[in-house]
Amino acid sequence: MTELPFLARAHAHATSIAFESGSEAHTYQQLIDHSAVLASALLAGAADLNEARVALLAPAGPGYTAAQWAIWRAGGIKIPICLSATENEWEYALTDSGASLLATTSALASKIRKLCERLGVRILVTDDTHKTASDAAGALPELTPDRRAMILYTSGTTSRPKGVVTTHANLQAQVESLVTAWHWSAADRIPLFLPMHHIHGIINVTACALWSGARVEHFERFDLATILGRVRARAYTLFMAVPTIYVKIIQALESAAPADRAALVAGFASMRLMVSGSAALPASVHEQWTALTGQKLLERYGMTETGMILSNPYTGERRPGAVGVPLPGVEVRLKTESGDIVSGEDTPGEIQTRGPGVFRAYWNRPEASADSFDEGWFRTGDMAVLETGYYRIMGRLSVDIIKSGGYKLSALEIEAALLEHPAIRECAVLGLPDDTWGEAVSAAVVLAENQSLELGSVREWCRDRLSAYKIPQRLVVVKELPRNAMGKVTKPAVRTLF
Ligand code: MLC
Ligand code: AMP
Repeated sequence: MTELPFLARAHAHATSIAFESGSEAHTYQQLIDHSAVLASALLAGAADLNEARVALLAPAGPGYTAAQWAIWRAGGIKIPICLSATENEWEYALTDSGASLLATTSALASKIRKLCERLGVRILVTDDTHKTASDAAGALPELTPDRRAMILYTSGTTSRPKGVVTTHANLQAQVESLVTAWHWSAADRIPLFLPMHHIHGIINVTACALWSGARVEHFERFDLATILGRVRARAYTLFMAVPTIYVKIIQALESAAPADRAALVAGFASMRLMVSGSAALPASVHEQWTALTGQKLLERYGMTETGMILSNPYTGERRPGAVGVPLPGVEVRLKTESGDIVSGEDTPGEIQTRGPGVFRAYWNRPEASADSFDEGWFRTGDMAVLETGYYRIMGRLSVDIIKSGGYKLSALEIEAALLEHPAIRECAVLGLPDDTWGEAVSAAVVLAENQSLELGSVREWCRDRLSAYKIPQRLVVVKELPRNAMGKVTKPAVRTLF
């Protein structure tokens, strides 16, 4: 029987450790066995899930990966959902994707059970199943890489997030490109502390590691002190994080006692590669990091729809403020606002890309899918310029997209939540520059008559409606919002109100 490539790779490393945490370790073979048991449980007697959507709500680690592999081995499409989302965000992901099944842990099942019952979604509790090979009942379907594998929800220029559909072949192309470019090997050890509903954690860290036979040390969340302790112990060869995390580590290094700082710096300096991405890494942070640790961060640029696109080189100049050149298998072109393809350097244009890693379509949104391609090239919505051989990101075409802490947020979704507040008549949300978070979610509001409002109560209001990282950090109350001649709110002018 032919196997999907991710599984064949796991078999090749069967006896190696895939995940570790404290004194617990799980081999690749254990993941394979557990996923077979879970796949049979998902199938519940059917021959093939035939691309049924299966939501996955689980913390990073062997349980998450066994469930992911189970969904794939049973022929389903995996929809990872955010652990810290609000119930209405979960409901949106489940209903928009048409999920009929949800795999989760016993600890999390109690939080989502009521919702699943209401929506008619069957729950599979992953840690209830036995984990021995002998329990794996029944044959699993034969699958080909053109099967759809995953739907990731990503915010954009629409109020609610869109589901990005990728096939096994897309994911494989994304992984192989990075494994080649960044010289992954079975000797690598990497910490995983990023959320498991976005590609940075799913593809760049976990899938590349497991493709290579490497070892992942998983954490439920990013806990600075714990991670630094492991760096001090020289536990890793590789490190991947968003710029906010590097900023937080720099702050910790600067305030550490000299001996502690020296041990941490030695830990970072011993790694073979440290990567930053998901948001712009300010050149000043890049330079500060080198000055502190001697390590030159490798900055790369990518997107949920495409996987990684541009990267500074593994060997060669890693230029602060630049994102390098196209990764293996990825084609890039710049297109100017007037529709010309840029042919030389120094002329800015929108980044467009194509290649085997690019997603199939947005789930159930044929119009948005068609609009996002230009003659077969995916339109990223990011502007860049080529300067002495390297691309530099200049910003986004849409002011309604915010990047905060590496999360992509839709200003429109946050505005919709604010407009439900009885005291708010109008509002405009945007991202303002912030040294730690990259951008801070900021709201300008016009109040209804005789109302008053403070940031604290706005944040409280949002807590039931939006994930924590979408909640406004700054608030300004104004008499009216600035508008252009057509009556449309002008966000660049809103910026000046703060
Ligand atoms: C959290 N807080 C924020 C915030 N997020 N404040 C301002 N802006 C934000 N964005 C606040 C919380 O409300 C809380 O406040 C305090 O910070 C601590 O919250 P936390 O959740 O514990 O924060 P922390 O764990 O420190 O989170 C920081 C982080 C996290 C950087 C670890 O944001 C993160 O994991 N980001 C990565 C996201 C990611 O993986 N993106 C990749 C997308 S894929 P209080 O008052 O309660 O203490 C992609 C493609 C590509 O982009 O190219 O990779
Ligand atoms: P997401 O939709 O969450 O996958 O986020 C993708 C977006 O993150 C891109 O379109 C960029 O706007 C941004 N991004 C990712 N990496 C970088 C980077 N290195 N520099 C600037 N922006 C980045």
